[in-house]
Amino acid sequence: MPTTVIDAEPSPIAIDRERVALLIIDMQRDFLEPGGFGESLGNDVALLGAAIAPCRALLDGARKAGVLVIHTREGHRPDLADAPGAKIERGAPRQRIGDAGPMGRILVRGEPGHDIVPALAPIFGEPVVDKPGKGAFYATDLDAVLSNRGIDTLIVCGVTTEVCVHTTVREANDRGYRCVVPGDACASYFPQFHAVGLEMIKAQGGIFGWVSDSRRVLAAWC
Ligand code: TIU
Repeated sequence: MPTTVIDAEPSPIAIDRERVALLIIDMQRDFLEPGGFGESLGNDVALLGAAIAPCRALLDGARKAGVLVIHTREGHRPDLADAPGAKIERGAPRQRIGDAGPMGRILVRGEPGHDIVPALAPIFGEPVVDKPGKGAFYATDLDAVLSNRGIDTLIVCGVTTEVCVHTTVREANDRGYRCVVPGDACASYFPQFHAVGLEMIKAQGGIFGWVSDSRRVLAAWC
């Protein structure tokens, strides 16, 4: 079995290269660039840029090692039929989901803002999972995609640490997947939430999973 060990907290974790996937969460223009959903909520989107280079390094490493890469995008149908009213109304944003913005309609599939940032653009053969919620398992076929490939361990990176990454890690953990979160390849609009979010994953002996970083994950793949 092609096993290798990722150095992580609270403990090193042995992985089977053929049963691991890199799951890149919501690295979309809507969250990372001005004029999208993230900024409409009053956030400084520049804070998320730090995750791009580590995600890119992991993406390059996964492609080279033959590790399955899966991308997710948060967004809604153009008719907003899958967008709960409570989500659209919450937070009194300057622009709501579905409103027109400089990158098209906010958080709507098919609009420029919904695209993954160019540095992390998916290539042929990398599944892209469109998700209406914060968790990547809710109302998607992600579980089927993973089980069809025999995946048992996820390297989960992307944005934001305490919202979509955390929700996805919790969902994955309850479904029996082992999750390793490379902290430098995640980011938040709130640096303190990023730090505490990572602490929460690895506390209590790894209550939701493991925390590592892109360099240590890549060392295990290369
Ligand atoms: N992808 C994701 O994290 N969606 C969010 O809405 N995050 C916020 O931090 N707002």
